Amino acid sequence: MKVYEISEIRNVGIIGHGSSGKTSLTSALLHSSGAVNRFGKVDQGTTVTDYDEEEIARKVSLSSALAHAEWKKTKINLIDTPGYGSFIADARACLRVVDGALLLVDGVAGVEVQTEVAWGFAQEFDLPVMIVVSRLDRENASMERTLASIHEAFGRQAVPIQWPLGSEKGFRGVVDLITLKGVVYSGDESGKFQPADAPPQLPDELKAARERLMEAVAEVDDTLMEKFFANGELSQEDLVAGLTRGIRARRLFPVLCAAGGHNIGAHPILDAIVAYLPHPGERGPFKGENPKDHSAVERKGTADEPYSAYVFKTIADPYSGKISLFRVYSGALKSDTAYHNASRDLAERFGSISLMQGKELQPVPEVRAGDIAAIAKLKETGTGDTLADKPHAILYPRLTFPEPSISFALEPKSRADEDKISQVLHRIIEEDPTIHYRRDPQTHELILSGNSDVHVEVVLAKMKKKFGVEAVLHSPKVPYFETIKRKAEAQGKHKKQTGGHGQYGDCWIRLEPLVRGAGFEFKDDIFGGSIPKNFIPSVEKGIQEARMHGFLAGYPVVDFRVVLFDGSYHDVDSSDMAFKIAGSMAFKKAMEEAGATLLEPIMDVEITAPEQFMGDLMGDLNSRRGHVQGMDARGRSQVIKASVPLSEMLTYASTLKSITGGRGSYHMSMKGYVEVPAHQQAKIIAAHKAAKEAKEPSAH
Ligand SMILES: Nc1nc2c(ncn2[C@@H]2O[C@H](COP(=O)(O)OP(=O)(O)OP(=O)(O)O)[C@@H](O)[C@H]2O)c(=O)[nH]1
Ligand SMILES: [Mg+2]
Repeated sequence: MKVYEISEIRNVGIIGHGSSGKTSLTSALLHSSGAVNRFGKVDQGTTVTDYDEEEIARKVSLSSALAHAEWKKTKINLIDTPGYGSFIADARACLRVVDGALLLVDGVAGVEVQTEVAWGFAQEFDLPVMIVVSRLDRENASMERTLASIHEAFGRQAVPIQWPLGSEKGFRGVVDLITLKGVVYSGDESGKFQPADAPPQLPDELKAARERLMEAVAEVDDTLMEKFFANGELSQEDLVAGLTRGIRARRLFPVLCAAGGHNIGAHPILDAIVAYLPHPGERGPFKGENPKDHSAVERKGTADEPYSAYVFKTIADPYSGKISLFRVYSGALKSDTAYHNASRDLAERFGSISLMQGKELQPVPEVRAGDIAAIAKLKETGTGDTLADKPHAILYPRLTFPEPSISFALEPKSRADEDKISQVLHRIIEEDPTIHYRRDPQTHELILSGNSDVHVEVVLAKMKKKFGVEAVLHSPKVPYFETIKRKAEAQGKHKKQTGGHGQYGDCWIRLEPLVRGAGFEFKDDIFGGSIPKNFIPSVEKGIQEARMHGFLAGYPVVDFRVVLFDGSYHDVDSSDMAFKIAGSMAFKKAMEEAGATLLEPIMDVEITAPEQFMGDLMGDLNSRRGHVQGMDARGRSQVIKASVPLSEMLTYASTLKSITGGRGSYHMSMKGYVEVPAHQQAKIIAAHKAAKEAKEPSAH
């Protein structure tokens, strides 16, 4: 395996809206560079980067995949990322470690919701972006119209450096606006092309595009502007130099054209990646912190510094186990060596390091600064960890992800499934940190949360296909609580005289409401030993157990204090059990006077959707007992902030989809608990009674 200098490496993320042609273009780039022999197709399940069984079945990228090509003696690492909203967080995780991005914009649809999201990720990491107008061979595709939509969304600094030759079905290639040289593809998906010169008399659109490019480049700096004014144009050399500087400074975003699915346009894109995107050595210094004292530390990002690498992704592979993908920021890592995990302060033994070509691992002896590689079977290292030389340790910042927005209760199909389920979920979460799962302490359900219903369904499908574990989903129970509204006192007296030994426990308690979120408190206010010290915990235990079973509808009673202030005992007949029963009796009696009521969880909900759906969305929120708190513009979308009871949000995903035709998204997080309105309470209590009666049929 060749060792590449840092200047001979490019790390590129392929990003964009769902189905904009990212995986197909990746396939064309790999094929056209000669990295693979076969031109893989999404619709046939043969691409390098959509290799997962579930991706092939759905014809959708669910997770990013790493591949590499060599072009003009340069190693290009390509990360093909997902574009659908539920999976796009993974694109962000990968953009963290690349040095530039290709943003695909569909030639028919123009800029879409996730195009803007992906653009935002690139902005977050200050990445140079080259825009590719994709799928240009489709009916109704238009370079002009797509460009207008790009300008509207991202500004006029997005400027074509190529122009399409032919349109729709007749799209055959591109002409370079700098050299005015073109390539015309055979159109048979072989990726073969013929060079073609632009006609000496440039068609108007080409002329206009070239002028636009020149003006845009002239604006990069004063020297170029002066030259432009003096000569009325810029030389090819100046154009290339100005473009390079402008792209790296994110002042220019070149627009290219392709139809990756038909293997058209890949070669000029490979050229542009090598020519215009920075190499890893140009992106430093890379900032982090010292794990000991959290002081700022940085690496220039060269191979002769102490080693440091960041794990940006983990793949759960049923055969090779866990695969960790990392970027080397400084120094070099060699196979079969031990390295220091600075995030966890422990040593990790490395087996063989590999490059990845989709699912295929290609072992290499060493990877150096700037490169991206993978390693299987690390024991302790997870996504977000930094590996770094112990005496010169550095921690690169971890990414955090938004909380999932939708939850389901997960029920294993069989006993065998139940035994394996948490282990398998653990591995799936290593792979996808936007999935969460937990056992609800109150309802005891296993709760699986994700970004959408499809997201969670994909997790289920993966569990089954990769790990042979099956489960079904249903709506989770709403974790209601009960509480009290006023103080109340009661006595609980348990007295039984049977045969020899009797039972005797007697206590007086007072219930007092506490603020929301306070939980439960127990206060011992016994003076003068009316209950001996050793029985007081028994009273508390009795009350604890009783409160967990609820009073109105079986939900735990919270946010109150119990004060134990009096009681009596019997020298012989008193016991732990008798005082426990007395405590529980006193609690139940006091609850009758304490103004018991139900509390429900209220969620902070944030809904993002295009302007035109706002009216319908607001109306729908009203019908869900929602309170709208405000509305903001974000890009070309509107964001509604509202608080809505959780019980009203269980079916929200499908409603949002039907109102917005899939163009909306939402997130929610727990805001707190409030009292359930009276008419709603009656329903919940009735449902509880019915369920209880169904379980314990009465005698008659
Ligand atoms: N006509 C035409 N169809 C294309 C082209 N590129 C991709 N397609 C089709 O468009 C669909 C989506 O292509 P993908 O390459 O999977 O798009 P993607 O952006 O990777 O999609 P996700 O990763 O799922 O977001 C597939 O059916 C492709 O066959 C193209 O250049 N021309
Ligand atoms: Mg894809």
